[in-house]
Amino acid sequence: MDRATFTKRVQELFRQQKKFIECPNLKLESKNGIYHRYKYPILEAEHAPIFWRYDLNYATNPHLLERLGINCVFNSGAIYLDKFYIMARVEGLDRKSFFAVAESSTGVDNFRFWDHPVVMPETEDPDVNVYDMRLTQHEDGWIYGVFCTERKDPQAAKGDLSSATAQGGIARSRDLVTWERLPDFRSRSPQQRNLVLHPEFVDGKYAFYTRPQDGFIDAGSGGGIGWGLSESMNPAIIEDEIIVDDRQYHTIKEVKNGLGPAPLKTEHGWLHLAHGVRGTAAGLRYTLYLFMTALDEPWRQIYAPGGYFIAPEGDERIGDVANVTFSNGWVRRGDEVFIYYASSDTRQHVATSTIDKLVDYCMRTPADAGRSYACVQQRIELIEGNLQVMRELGI
Ligand code: M1P
Repeated sequence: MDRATFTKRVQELFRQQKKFIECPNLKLESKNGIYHRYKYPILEAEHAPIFWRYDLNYATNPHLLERLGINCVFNSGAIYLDKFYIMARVEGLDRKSFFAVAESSTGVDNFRFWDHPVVMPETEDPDVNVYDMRLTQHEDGWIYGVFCTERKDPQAAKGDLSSATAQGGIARSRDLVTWERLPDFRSRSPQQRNLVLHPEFVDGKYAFYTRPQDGFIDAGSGGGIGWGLSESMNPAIIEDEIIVDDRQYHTIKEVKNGLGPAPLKTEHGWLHLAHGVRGTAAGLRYTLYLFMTALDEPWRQIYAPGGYFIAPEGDERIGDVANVTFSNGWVRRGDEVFIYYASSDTRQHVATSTIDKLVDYCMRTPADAGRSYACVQQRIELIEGNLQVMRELGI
């Protein structure tokens, strides 16, 4: 390729990407009245800046080859400051994830990555992989990023290059640009993932939602969404964990579950978004669900609607890890809620709803009745009530 063609192709790459990023998103009709999905994902691998991927120097890349490709963008934290900021999990072709901030003024489209990914300092024991950051704007004034830090399992047998350990990594920032890394979270559980910092002090202490687990993948005897208090963030240590939301046989969370983003405070209680995992003949299925805890006791569940809230639909089912919806970010703006969920460990979506609807959904949706017979009774009660209303309406 001569230099003039090279320059033209580079310009074309930028032009195409600008068009792609600036394409307006489309709010879809709601299928259940609870939330709206959007036609396009808000972030995908193709949103990663051209200059993160290509060497744009003709002298060193005369064929204009992509040098450091991006595999996917998913599982993002979210926060609203002067606009919407997404703390995306970006995964390179080399399987390593890193964090990068993308911003938008609408929250549903036009997300643009900042020029540089986040430079997350390491601890003395360097992370091999970092991912799934939950952003918490804490009342102590800091923005905390709590994420999973993964390392090779030091106990792994010789030749086992898959076993890993997961722990809670913690960092704090004022501007999402500069991060101060704090010591990793410590608890009695051998592994932790899906760690979330509660936004307020509880009894003067920092409060964490945890997910104790025996192994890297298996919850084992652990699992369930836990809760514990730490005197400090430097270091954050919890001695005792209690379970806020347990796993249950033959439910959407029988294999494992984990909290999503930090809960939203409403006048009726703390609103929580979580993921539940069940087994199927085709592997694990990850869906999202909601529950609420008491305002004065954020560890005490007060509403637990049965079943899932968001499950993978259509193309969302396809990706590197199929049949997964996962969320670790949401934003409240007035009554409106922007729910950032990822599909199949590949791309990032948004769904919108309102606090009013989500709280009503939690308070009035029946709990999982536990057995087929009881579920039929629950449905018959709904049907009988509706038949009465329909008679009155002459339907
Ligand atoms: O692959 C699905 C998800 O698996 C893990 O979640 P959990 O710990 O609940 O099993 C995480 O690695 C998550 O990033 C991933 O989306």
